[in-house]
Amino acid sequence: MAIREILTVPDPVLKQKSLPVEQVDDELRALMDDMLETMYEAPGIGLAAIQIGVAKRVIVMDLARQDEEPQPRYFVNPEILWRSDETAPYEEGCLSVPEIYDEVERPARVRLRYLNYEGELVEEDADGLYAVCIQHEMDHLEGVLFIDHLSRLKREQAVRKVKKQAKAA
Ligand code: K2U
Ligand code: ZN
Repeated sequence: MAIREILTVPDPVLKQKSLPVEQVDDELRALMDDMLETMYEAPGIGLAAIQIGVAKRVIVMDLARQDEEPQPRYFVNPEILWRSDETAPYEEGCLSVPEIYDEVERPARVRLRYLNYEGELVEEDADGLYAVCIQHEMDHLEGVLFIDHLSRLKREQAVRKVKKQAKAA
């Protein structure tokens, strides 16, 4: 396993649309292992492959609290089959937009279909933080960042702040 570099704005790779995976094989599982190790080290609770520069429709996640056993989740070619009309706000952040947090309104519940770590088809409902995180990560697969849901002024302020942080580092 390896810890990979997480790309940050304004890297244009983050705006790429990720491509479907042909086959869940050992090579893809090695990528998912690296993604999970990278996510834990960041630390974060979700990560999309494009954030480490790989334009494949792959997401990893672990919503377990610090006092709980890790509960890694793997999503290959995830699709949202249904979204609730009801929406809910959440103060989001992003490992690719460091130290920027702002409220985003998203559907409160979604129905998902995806392939798991073994390549098996899974359909399940998500609500709460699970619904927020999977929609945030699936935005990444379309080249969309959470700041793209904010006003133009807030988005430009966020990118300027991240650029300034990178220069000072
Ligand atoms: O995509 C990412 O950078 C991973 C995010 C996932 C996430 C964003 C917004 C809301 C929930 C999850 C990172 O884990 S950001 C760190 C974080 C951790 C807990 C709650 C919110 C943000
Ligand atoms: Zn993100």
